[in-house]
This record gives sequence, structure tokens and C-alpha cells, in this order.
Amino acid sequence: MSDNPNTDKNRPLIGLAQTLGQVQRLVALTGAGVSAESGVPTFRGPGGLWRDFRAEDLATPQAFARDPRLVWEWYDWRRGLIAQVSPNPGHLALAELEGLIPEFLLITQNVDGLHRRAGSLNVLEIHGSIWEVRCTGCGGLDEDRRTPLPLMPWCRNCGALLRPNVVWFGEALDPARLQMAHEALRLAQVMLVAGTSGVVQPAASFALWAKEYGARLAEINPDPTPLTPYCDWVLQGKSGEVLPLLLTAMRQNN
Ligand code: BV8
Ligand code: ZN
Repeated sequence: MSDNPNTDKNRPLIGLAQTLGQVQRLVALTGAGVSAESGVPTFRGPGGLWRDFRAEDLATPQAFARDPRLVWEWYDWRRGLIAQVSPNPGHLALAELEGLIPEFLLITQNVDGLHRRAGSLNVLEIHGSIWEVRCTGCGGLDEDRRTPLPLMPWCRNCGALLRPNVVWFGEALDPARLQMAHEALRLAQVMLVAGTSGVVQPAASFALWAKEYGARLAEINPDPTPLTPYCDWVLQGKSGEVLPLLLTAMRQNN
């Protein structure tokens, strides 16, 4: 995406920037693609595999029950990698955008914590956090940023095995967070979806919920997704490049 506003490719970006200058209530939904330019592998893209496992094979209660050591090895590898990376210009642009919109909620499917590290404040981590652990015995919650972890971390309170405090496939999302997301989607005037393949439910339905309530949709992704046909603005490109251009266009327009 060039910064010449008159190309057809940039017309959606300029149009979205002009609209966002007038918007009161904006919701953003991000997925693994927003962290890709920080060096965090996506789930379904190149590098999304670990050894020869798919995320859906490991991010499940069944996998953890069957082989907790293997699942902890995967999470420990991801934690170690995420601890080494930094937020990228896409994360930083979303943090800046929050300061420009009166009511802004950033819903993320990512568990890496990079949005908060970039300075975003109103963040809803609907799939949990890789930096939190939950006791399988007493349910105790804790933040644990040790890398590497002792391979099978135990609860200091009751001695039971800890698990990552993330939402695995087949597990329900936290109802309170789902309710907060739904409330924001109901009121949103615009919803910006960035870096998600739109495969994982219920997050993949959020944009269509918002559209049903009257929101206009914008998508930032190098590739088309099932959501693309429903979008009012399609900004094809990497979020680390497109989002800073969007903020520049907003500054120039408003
Ligand atoms: C639920 C936390 C119900 C863990 C994650 C059949 C069998 C079993 C279940 C199901 C089924 N069919 C549907 C389901 C439900 C299931 C689901 O959706 N499965 C999918 C695979 C079909 N969903 C669930 O199980 C959910 N729970 O439904 O509960 C219930 C109700 C009551 C009681 C009990 C149960 C829970 C889903 C949450 C799973 N946990 N993560 C962890 O991270 O370890 S999901 C995981 O996928 C991550 O959170 C990730 O963010 C998320 C979504 O993936 P994306 O973010 O979209 O990433 P992806 O790699 O797919 O795409 C990257 C995109 O970025 C691409 O589009 C690419 O083009 C783009 N990109 C690349 N580079 C860039 C870029 N974009 C911008 N810039 C770039 N530079
Ligand atoms: Zn415990």
C-alpha cells in the first residue's frame, strides 16, 4: 500500500480515515496476523506449526489431559518466543487510535499480551493470556512470566498441576468477557477487523453481529477471508504497514 492517496488501492484507506474522524464508538478485533510482524507465528499460516502439531491438536483440554508435559512444552516454547519480541507498528497504531476515538474497545483473540505492551488500555483478551496460569485443583489464578517455566508448574497453594489460563478449543469463553464484547458490538458504529482468518468461533461471528446492529465493517489482511465480502472497506495489506498509514491519513484529514 503506497502513501499516494490517489491510487485506487488507497481509496478505501482514505475513506475509512475520513469516517473514523467522525466516529464515536469503534470496536477492533485482532487475530494472530497482527502479531505476525513481531515475529510471532500465526496459527494457520507458514510457521504456524510446532514440530508437526497443529494448534487445534494441542490447545484442547483432551490434549492436556493426555499429555500435559507436551502441551506445556508448546506453551513454554511460545512464551519464550513472545518474551523476546516487541509490539510492532500495527500494535502501536492501535494504541494511538484508542486515544483518538471517544469509545474504543480492542477485542483480541491473541494471548500474547502485545497490545497491552504497546499501550492499549481498553483490551478484552477473549481467549485469555499466555502469561496467566490457573490451578487445575483449586482454580487459583496467577500471573507467571518465568521463561523457561519449570516444565510442569505446580500450584503453590494446593500442589495441583497448573494450566495456561487460555481458552482451549471446546472450552467456553468467559461469559462476562463475551457479554462485554457483545455490548460493544451492539453499539459500535464501525468495526475494524485485523489479522484474523475468521475461522475460530465465536470471534469469527463478531463482525457479522456488529453489522446486524448497523455497524460498518473494515478489514485489514493481506489475504481475503470469509468476512471480506461483508466489509465496507477492505484494506489489503499487512497490519504493521496499513494501520500506521491509516493513522497518518486520519491526522491529515482531521
Ligand atoms: C467454543 C487460545 C463452545 C489458545 C484459541 C468442531 C469441533 C470442535 C469445536 C468446534 C468445531 N467447530 C467449531 C468449533 C468451535 C471452535 C472453533 O471455532 N474451531 C475452529 C477451528 C473451527 N471454537 C471453540 O472451541 C471456542 N469455544 O466454541 O465453545 C462451548 C460453549 C459452551 C460450553 C462449552 C463449549 C474456543 C475457541 C478459542 C480457541 N483458542 N486460542 C492459544 O492461543 O493457545 S484460538 C486461536 O485461533 C488463537 O486465539 C488465534 O488468535 C485464533 C484465531 O486464529 P487467527 O487469529 O485468525 O489466526 P490465523 O493463523 O487463523 O490467521 C491469521 C490471519 O492473519 C490470516 O488471515 C492471515 O492472512 C493474516 N495475516 C498474516 N500476516 C498478517 C496478517 N494480517 C495482517 N498483517 C499481517 N502481517
Ligand atoms: Zn491450587
